[in-house]
Amino acid sequence: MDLPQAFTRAIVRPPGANYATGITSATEGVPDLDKALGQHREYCEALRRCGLVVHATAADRRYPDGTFVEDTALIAGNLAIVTRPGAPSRRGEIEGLAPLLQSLDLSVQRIEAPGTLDGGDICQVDRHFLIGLSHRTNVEGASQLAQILGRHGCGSSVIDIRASRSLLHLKSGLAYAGDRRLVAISQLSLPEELRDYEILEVAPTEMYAANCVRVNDHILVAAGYPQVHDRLERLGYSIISLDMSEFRKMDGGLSCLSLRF
Ligand code: CIR
Repeated sequence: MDLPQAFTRAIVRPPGANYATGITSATEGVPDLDKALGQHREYCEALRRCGLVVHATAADRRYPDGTFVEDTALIAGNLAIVTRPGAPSRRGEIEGLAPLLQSLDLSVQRIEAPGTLDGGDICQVDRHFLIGLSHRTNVEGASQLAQILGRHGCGSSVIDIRASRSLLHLKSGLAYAGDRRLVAISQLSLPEELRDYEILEVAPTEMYAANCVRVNDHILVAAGYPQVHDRLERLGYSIISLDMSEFRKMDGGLSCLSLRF
């Protein structure tokens, strides 16, 4: 698989009218739809600033969590793997995704039952993929993904996060910032394959900001987390800071709002 030097496109889905009825464990109150839509527009604008063409798909009332589009597929190079989301209420979100991905010239594969896999559990680190085993991604889903990636010349390792109550997905606590640097909370033990990578450890008080997203020459970081912000800035990253309050209320982070490729 040839991996691109730069992302050129992203798929997003704005929150729908019943966004607030999705799944959440957060205790930060009910999200304000207008505010969420505004934050989503700013997110799309940030992706455009990073040089991406943004393809917006329509919200669907049946799937209030559909705005967290990252969970429905993994795209790497010209390979797209349609997932099988772990939450039964989200499983139908993948309907219609394969034709859309095919129309964007991607070669589509699928995770099949009984496998379950959420895109939020997959962290791509150059040609190596970290796959979180979580309450959404099961052993069968992780192993199907590892096999598909292996057939395309990519390595993978599994990180079991099922015991961690604070992590919904692997990327709730981990991001690849590029330049052989990972942003990670301390509880995660990373595989031997990444021993030469630098780890920027995120303090427990700023855990939400571990879910940052490197997009070409910029890095998107949630607003309100000064330690993570300052550390990345000192390392020379060009930061785009985004208010994520209305997505945080539904357990969502920056990465889950788009598929970037
Ligand atoms: C869910 O529980 O599935 C959604 N409310 C949040 C999903 C967030 N996705 C992600 O972090 N990749």
